[in-house]
Amino acid sequence: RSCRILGAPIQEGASQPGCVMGPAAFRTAGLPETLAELGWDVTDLGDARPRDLPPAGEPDDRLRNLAPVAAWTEALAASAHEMARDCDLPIFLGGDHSMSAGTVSGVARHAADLGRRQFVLWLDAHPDLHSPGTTVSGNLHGVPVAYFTGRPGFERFPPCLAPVDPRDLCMMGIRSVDMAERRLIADAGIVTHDMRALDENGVARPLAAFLERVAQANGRLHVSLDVDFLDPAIAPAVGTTVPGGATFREAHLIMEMLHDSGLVTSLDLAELNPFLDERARTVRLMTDLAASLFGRRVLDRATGTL
Ligand code: DIR
Ligand code: MN
Ligand code: MN
Ligand code: MN
Repeated sequence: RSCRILGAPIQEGASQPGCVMGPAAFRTAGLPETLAELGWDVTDLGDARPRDLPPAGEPDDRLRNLAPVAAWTEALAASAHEMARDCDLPIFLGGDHSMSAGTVSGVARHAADLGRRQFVLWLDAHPDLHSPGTTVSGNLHGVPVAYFTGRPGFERFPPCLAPVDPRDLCMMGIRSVDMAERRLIADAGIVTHDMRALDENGVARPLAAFLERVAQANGRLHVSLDVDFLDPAIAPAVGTTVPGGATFREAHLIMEMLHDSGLVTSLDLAELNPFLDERARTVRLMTDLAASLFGRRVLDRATGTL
């Protein structure tokens, strides 16, 4: 099976600089080689870059770096569309989470070309459901989900050509929600397993139920993993840590179940800020999690108990 890797060194969507170093850190940690050792046919396409990247730092109403983020969205959507067509499982190395406006809308276009539904598993402390009109912080890494589900308010972005149905979204690990997002989650019918739900039910049952829905619909599945999904004690390299995140074991279980399902068709590794890391522990953990999703396991075991 084939995997193409694209670096998305965007940091204009985040409040602090550093995500620009994310793709380089993943390569230094040996991510491409690790996946190749697991038997995948891996091609590293290098880093994306918009053709005309407007300068960062221009004030744009209350929004930080709107013009560069819009340019990145257009470039990443075009690349993601091609990569979804050209390999079995593209990986996008972030980069702050505004990258996913481009990556998800791009892979969703390919799903639409195939006449299939695009499902999204959103692993994050935050739902990233703001629109440019509702964001409180002005940081555009808080808006990608609203963009790729076709919400209004993105007139200055490229048009979202194949919006994802919000009912085909599943969020896990959510524990920091702003007021406008709270209302949207309820109104749009987004399946959201916040941290309390995961404490009460574990990760395996809710995930199995979602994977069953994807399988029933013959859907394609994009996984977007934000570093802050993980507990800050094991993953400090992110600008927006939130206490009470997923454990090492929960995160690996999710990745192993995703692998066993055979359903994943694209992956984002988002929000890694190597400037905030401690002896590379976060980038190593993220790389190990990707390895679990690509088939690394402790022992062979019978599977298929979705
Ligand atoms: C917050 C933080 N909701 C915002 N979002 C983050 O800035 O709109 N998402 N950090 O991952
Ligand atoms: Mn996020
Ligand atoms: Mn296509
Ligand atoms: Mn987050």
